[in-house]
Amino acid sequence: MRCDTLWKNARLATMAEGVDAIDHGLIAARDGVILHAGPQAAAPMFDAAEVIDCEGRWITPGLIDCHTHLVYAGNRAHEFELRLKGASYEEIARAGGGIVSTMKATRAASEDDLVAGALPRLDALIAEGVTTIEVKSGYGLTCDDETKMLRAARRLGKERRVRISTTFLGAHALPPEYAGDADGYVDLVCRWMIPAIAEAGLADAVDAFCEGVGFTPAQTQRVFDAAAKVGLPVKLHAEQLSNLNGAALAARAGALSADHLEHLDAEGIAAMARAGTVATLLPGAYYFMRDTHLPPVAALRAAGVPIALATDSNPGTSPLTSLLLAMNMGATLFRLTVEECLAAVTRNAARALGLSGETGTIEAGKSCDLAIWDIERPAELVYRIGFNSLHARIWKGL
Ligand code: DI6
Ligand code: FE
Repeated sequence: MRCDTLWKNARLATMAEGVDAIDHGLIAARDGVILHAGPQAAAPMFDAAEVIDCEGRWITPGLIDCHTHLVYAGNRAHEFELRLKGASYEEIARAGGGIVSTMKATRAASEDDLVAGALPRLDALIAEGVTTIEVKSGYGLTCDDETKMLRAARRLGKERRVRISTTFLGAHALPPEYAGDADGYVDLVCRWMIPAIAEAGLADAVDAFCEGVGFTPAQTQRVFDAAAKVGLPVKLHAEQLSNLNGAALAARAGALSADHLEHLDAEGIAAMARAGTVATLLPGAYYFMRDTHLPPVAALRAAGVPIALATDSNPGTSPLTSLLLAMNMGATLFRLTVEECLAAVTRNAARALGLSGETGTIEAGKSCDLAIWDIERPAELVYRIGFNSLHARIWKGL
């Protein structure tokens, strides 16, 4: 059988459901798609244009960071200093800092500025074997500035060899010009922004921040209804700082994922399990905010809710650009197993983006997105802190 590239003498963590690691494996790819992956001994004969001897290295699917706010201008290091002196995130936000300070910087930035600012962060993720990244809007909060952010996000996928999935997060914070009129702003989001963004093909999903400092469940429902009208899937920032039953609301809307979930309760877990909604945990935000309220990992596991991990890379609550560190935190802080951490940044992360048919596992028919590692066992990817074992990264077969 003819193929473009053959990776042989590899150990495979395919991350396909129910498939064990393969000790002597090979992967064949043609036209950027996996043609065959499995034990070398049982493989068909391939006539490959290029054969790569992996010398026993481990291959995992290319990693997927399924929740980021990678595009923004400025940073909030000064607010970090204020928090170190005792100020709280909420106090800083009320004093005009927080999301609104990033909003001001982002509104003042051009699309080119936003791309240039995001590229070093993107490169940090790519250097760790990440091949798919979700990027949210939510720091523009006008129709023009939100579309500018999403265009910048889409452009990242042209500047680098990476799959970018974009999410419209207009309902992230209330812009100052709508102070006291959150419903009026939600009107703008639902009646103008979502239809315009869908029409321009700028978003792959719609998200909202359902929280005391964000939007109410009723407002979130309106955003979900507007997304359904234009045929976009939804996801939700839910139960991060308090329990507003956002995860259950998201599950009822058939959400791809509910994210954060530190304050998720049994009812929310049951609703997510029924709907097949992915629980995306964000240990970077938990760590950086010095949160102490753990997400209910054991109950999620018991209910069979798929768990993803992501960086939540953003300037305010998670200035993190290492998915490997997010995996370490997922294990150390949240007590996920190694196997769960790996599934959380591959198979389950793909599912959280609605991309299960395309990436996230090493299986015939999927995009040939691979990370090849200089490690003795997969646990090393989770165990090390601040060390990158990547040997090579393959996206769409190259
Ligand atoms: N939850 C978060 O933790 C971030 N956004 C969100 O909805 C915070 C973003 C920021 O502070 O800039
Ligand atoms: Fe977030």
